[in-house]
Amino acid sequence: MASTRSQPPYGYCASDATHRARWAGRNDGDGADVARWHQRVSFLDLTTSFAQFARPTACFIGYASDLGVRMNRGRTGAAEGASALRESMSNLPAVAALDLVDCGDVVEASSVLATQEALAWAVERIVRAGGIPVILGGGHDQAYGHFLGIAQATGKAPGCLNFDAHADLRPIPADGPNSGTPYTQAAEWCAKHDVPFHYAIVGWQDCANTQLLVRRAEEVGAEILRAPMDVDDVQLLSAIRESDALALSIDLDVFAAAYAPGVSAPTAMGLVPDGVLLETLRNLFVDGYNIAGIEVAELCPEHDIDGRTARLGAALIFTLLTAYAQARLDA
Ligand SMILES: [Mn+2]
Repeated sequence: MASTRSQPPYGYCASDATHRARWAGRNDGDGADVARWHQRVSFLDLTTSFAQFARPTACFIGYASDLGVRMNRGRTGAAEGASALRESMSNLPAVAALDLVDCGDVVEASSVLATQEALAWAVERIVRAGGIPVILGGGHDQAYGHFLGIAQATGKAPGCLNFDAHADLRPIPADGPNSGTPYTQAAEWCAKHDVPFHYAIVGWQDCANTQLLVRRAEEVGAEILRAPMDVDDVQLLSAIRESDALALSIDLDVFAAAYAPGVSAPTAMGLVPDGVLLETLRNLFVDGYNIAGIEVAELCPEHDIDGRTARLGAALIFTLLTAYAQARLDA
C-alpha cells in the first residue's frame, strides 16, 4: 500500500458526482482506437488506501481556488479553471500506454498557505504511489503546494521549471502568501533546509516584471528565458537539469492574449503555441529532465473566449502526458 497518512487536510475533496459530470463528450464506442479520455478516466479518493500504480498514470487534482489571486489583487475566476479543464480534456483521444485518474479537488481553505498545504498532501500521496500529479488550476499559488508535495514525497527540493510571463517571486506580504509569491515560498523552503533552489522561468516578459522582481530573480539565481523562445534555449538551462526531480508549471498567461485570453493577467506579446513550443515540451521527457509533476495554472473561464484558453490547457496536458507515457515505454 502506498498509503502513509490517510487523514485528509481540510480543503481536499475527493471526486464526487460533480467531478464525474465534467467528464462527458463524444462517444464513438469503447474500442481502443476510438475511445476518449472521458471514457477512460477513473476516480480515486486519496484518503483511502490504494496500491502503487503499475503503469504510467496521470493523477488529476484540481486546485479550485483563486484566494491567492484575490489577495494579489488580480482578476478572479481561476477557481473554476479545474472544471473547465476537465471538460476540455474529455474529448481527447485515449492513449493506450497512459492511465487516467481523477483525484478530485483542493478547494479554498482557511488561508492560501492552508490551501497550498492541502495540495501538497495530495501531491505527496500521488508521487509516493508512483503516479504523476497533474494539477488543474487555479491560482498560481498552487505552485508552492506542488513544490512542497514533491519535496515531502522525495525528501528533496524539486527544481522548478516555470513557463510564465511573471517571476512570481514577490515578497510575502504581512497578510500571507498569494498568487505572486509561490517561488518566494519555494526559495525560502530551500534556504530553511539549506539546499540550493533551482528555478528557471521561460517566457519572462520585461514589460510585466518590475525592477524589484528582476532583482529578486537575480538574488535567487533564477535562470530566465525571455519570450519569444527557441528550442535550443531550453536546452541551455543548466541548474534545473541537475535537479533529481522537476516541478513543471505552465501559467497560461505565458501565452499571447490572442491564444490565452482566459487568464487573470493577459499578456500582449507572449509565447505562441507553435512547433517550437511543442518540440520543447516533448523534449523535456526525452532529454534528461525528470519531470515529477505537471501543473497548468491561472485558467479563468469567465474571461475565456469560446473556450480557447481551456482548449490550449488541455492540449498542453495531452502533449506532456503522451510524451511522458512514451518515455516510460521507451525506458
Ligand atoms: Mn504565474
